[in-house]
Amino acid sequence: MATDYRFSFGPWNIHEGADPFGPTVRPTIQFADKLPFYKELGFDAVQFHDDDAVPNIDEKSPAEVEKGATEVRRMLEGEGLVAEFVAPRLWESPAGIDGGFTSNDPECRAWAIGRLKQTADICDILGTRLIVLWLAREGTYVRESKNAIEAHHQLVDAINQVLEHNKNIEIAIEPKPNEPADQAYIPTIGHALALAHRTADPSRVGGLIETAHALLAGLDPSDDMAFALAEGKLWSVHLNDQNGLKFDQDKSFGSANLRGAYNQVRVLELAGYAETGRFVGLDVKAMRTQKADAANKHLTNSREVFLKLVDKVRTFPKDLEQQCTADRDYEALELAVLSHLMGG
Ligand code: XUL
Ligand code: MN
Repeated sequence: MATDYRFSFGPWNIHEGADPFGPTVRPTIQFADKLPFYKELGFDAVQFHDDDAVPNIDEKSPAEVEKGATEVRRMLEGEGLVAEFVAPRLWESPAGIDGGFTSNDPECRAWAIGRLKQTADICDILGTRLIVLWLAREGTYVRESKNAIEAHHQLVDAINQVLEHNKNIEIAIEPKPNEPADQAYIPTIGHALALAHRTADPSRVGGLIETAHALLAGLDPSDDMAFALAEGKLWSVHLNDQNGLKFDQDKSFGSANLRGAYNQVRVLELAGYAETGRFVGLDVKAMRTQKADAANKHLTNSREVFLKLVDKVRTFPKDLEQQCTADRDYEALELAVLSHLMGG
């Protein structure tokens, strides 16, 4: 099996199973108790939100934030793990109710930019250059409630401020078209990279593509990845799956559309993604109905499916691919791919 890829997930990917219609169904596992799972399950890096690293971050002084993050760095080192990225989690704070960077309230915008700069400081302490920016509530439920043109300038301004604050940091924008906002700003990777090119240092602004988010936008995740790869800007992925246009399901990778998963792996292989040193990130949820004693299997299953698909990509007969393409015999190519995926 291919072992040249390195994998990451976030502590929120091991969770209690609450959904909007019902309470938790599994016991809480503390952050410190999740860390030993990483290596055990075959993962090398932790994805962080700022308040995963430093809980109740809005109530803490800069010195307390530094102390909390330093403690987490020690815990990571103790487990032989690294941090992949830190993402500011503005959407859970009461201050971010209407989004932070694009709020109509200047005080709220200043708070959001402060959190973004603090995220860069936490990156320094945790030893990663990468901030992930998922824009969550930067959008509206009522289109008339914001000036959307101004909102896009405000997003560029926020990114410019953190680029200026920390000259080492890189930002990967994670686009998503909806949820929690009815309609979000920066719904696709095309929007994200167009915005990146308008910032003060485009070389430090790229993207993270999540399978489910691309599908919710009606797009093909592997083509989205190809677009970002062609720009040299695919700086991480959130592999998962999605069963049609509904809430963001974060299903295990390949569980809804195995061929779609195969094509995502194929495009990463075509780009030599493993050699870039970037992580293969998962953003997957255990099923709510899953018993607690097996509630990490969505992680190992997603990783296993990924590695098996790497093997499938590497063993697909390239001469047949070339011959079918040259002959324009696409039916033969399609059957060959399906047969290969079915093992025969
Ligand atoms: C939300 C989502 C987030 C980001 C990180 O849909 O995917 O967890 O990945 O903030
Ligand atoms: Mn994600």
